Amino acid sequence: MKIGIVCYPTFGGSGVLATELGIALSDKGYEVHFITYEQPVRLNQSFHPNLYFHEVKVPTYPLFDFPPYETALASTMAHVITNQKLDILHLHYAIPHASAAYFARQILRKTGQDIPFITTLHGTDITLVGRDATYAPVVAFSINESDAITAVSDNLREETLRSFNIEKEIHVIHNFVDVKRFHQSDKNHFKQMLAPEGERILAHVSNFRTVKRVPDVVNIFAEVKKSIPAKLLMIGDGPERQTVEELARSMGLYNDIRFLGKQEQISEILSIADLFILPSATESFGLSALEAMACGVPVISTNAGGLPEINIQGKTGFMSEVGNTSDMAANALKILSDDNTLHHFKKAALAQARRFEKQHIIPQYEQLYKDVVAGYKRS
Ligand code: GMT
Repeated sequence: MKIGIVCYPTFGGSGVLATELGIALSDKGYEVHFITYEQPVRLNQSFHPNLYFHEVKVPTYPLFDFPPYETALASTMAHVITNQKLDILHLHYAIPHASAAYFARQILRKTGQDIPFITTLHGTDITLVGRDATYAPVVAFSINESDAITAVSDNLREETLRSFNIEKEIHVIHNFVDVKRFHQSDKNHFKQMLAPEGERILAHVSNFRTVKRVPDVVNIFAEVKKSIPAKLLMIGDGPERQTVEELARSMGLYNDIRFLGKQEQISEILSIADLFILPSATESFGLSALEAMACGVPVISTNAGGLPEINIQGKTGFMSEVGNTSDMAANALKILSDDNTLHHFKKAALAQARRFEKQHIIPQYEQLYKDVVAGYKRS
């Protein structure tokens, strides 16, 4: 089967998930064609003979304040579907991928061609951006025009049904992790450099958007540090980074925090972490937390969105109300207080991550592709 995957190529979870899915499918013999404006970040880590990347180029013109990406994307999709003879399109993140796919399909139908498409909802395409009145009619329409819809958590499915009038079933296919790549490796030399006195290491990974509440990470760290020696690793970059660095400086914590920026070898960094902090205002799933768990790192998070579907209270970590940083700090100290407790949480985190291993999840997508393609041919 030839599958077209459309996603954001950046460090965001939806792009990461889409790329990991494409790689896993190509390993299983499917021919996978990525269609997006840049090579997806996780695609350049090794060569896969069944993987293709088609770059969407958006020519500019002095008249354009906003170069029309969606138009360029729909045209590129139409070209790739025709020339590569794709069987199905899989869109990750509804905006603008689902409406561009609808458009591409309408173009192809004029020439006697056709293709089904699946839309996977990831999070803010529903919870923040998608339900904004500016986008909502197009989002609802194009989701309903999809031949199948999936959501990455039960919570996101419910949110979608609450926010939009959806006429089709929404299949929940949880996100997955490749535990062969995300695992704890021996990076003790690295740990020695960052925490020479055996300090506990806390870590946070995100794209530093407001929704991630990154200042909360620094506030939690400040509380923890009052009781135990600790260091904090901040991985990623985005709009809030400067503000957060400034906050760290103003609190006198800058020397204990490393802002590492965007990193590709996240698993190596997580290997030395004792605790992962994710204080998001909303999180449909929390792929970064799952990847941390796969490296044996317990999680302190909020109880927002789909996080309770992966973080088990008192076992793999703890959850608190959004913004309750003192509760999150107190819970962090419970986990970090002694080696034995920490060891138990680490073991439980890893066991939980294994429930979301890719071999349990990929077959669900494969089955859906087969059902959709078969149903489409019949109708
Ligand atoms: O919806 C977003 O904020 C973007 C998206 C991304 O590309 O980073 O993140 C969402 O999708 C991830 C992968 O499915 C989930 O793990 C994240 O929880 C989700 N983010 C939010 O809901 C804020």
